[in-house]
Amino acid sequence: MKCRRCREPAVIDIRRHNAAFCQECFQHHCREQVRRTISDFDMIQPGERVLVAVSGGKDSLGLWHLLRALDYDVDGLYVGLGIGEYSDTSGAYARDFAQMHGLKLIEVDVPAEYGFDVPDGSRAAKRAPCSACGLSKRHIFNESAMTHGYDVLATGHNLDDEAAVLFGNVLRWDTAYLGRQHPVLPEAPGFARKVKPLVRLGERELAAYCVLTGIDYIVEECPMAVGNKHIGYKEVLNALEERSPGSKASFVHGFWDHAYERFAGDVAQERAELGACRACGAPTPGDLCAFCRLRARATGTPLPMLQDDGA
Ligand code: Q46
Ligand code: ZN
Repeated sequence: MKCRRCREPAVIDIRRHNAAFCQECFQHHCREQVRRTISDFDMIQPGERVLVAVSGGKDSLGLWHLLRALDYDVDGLYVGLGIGEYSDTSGAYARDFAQMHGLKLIEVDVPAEYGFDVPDGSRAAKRAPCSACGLSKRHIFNESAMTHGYDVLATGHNLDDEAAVLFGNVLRWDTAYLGRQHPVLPEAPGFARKVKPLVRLGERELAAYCVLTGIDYIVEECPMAVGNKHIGYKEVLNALEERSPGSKASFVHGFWDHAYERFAGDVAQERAELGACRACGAPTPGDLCAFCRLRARATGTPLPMLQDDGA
């Protein structure tokens, strides 16, 4: 097996590209995929400040490394979710990476700052853990990007993640989610721009990138992911990819090329109609945002007190 670019012995093959690469050319390939994604979707303009949400896993640390390699001005954000030992370990990986590369890491600890953790929040709100967790992360990511004056918030969603989410949204024909599933969500009042620069790279490529560049990442999965539907969707899609390489990429990128616009229509309109949360000021269609309602339930705090402490 020879490298497609330089004809030296290859260390990895990527079936959907019908290509193999040596170590150096593989890193170049990953950078090129990210560079092209950023440029094709107009994700980041020259001089903009980027905040990358890091979990300590391969995708987010790989993304941070790739964005630095492409010379972006990018700091990290780690949100401690209070998921026992998993959070302690994942935070340590994020901190070690930042320290080793001399990069700035902003940290938000949910139990310390908001008085609850993800397991509590999930129980109190009777929501699946990943639903309570996802809601909290979206809120804190956006709030942190806005508070610290970043232009763009980048997340490490890769091709496999996007394919699994799209598969779920299509199975349920959840048109509201389909209208929001895009590699770029533009900025709007109260919202930072959100971008996903890894949507052309698969999970296996990210793991290989981290190993080949010496990035140490948390390998264990989050213990609360058990029962998460996306794990099942990924298994189905992996079986399909095995039989016809390239299926995931054509499913996801074909959606953006040919179908996304049909669902996207009213997102801008919906956002324009949002008011401000009475407790925290975040954009919301109601009186209080979903995060403040979750927090009130999880901490047993009456809503007026939540407003008094200005959180
Ligand atoms: S951290 Fe949170 Fe994930 Fe754990 S509880 Fe689910 S969403 S699985 S990326
Ligand atoms: Zn709020």
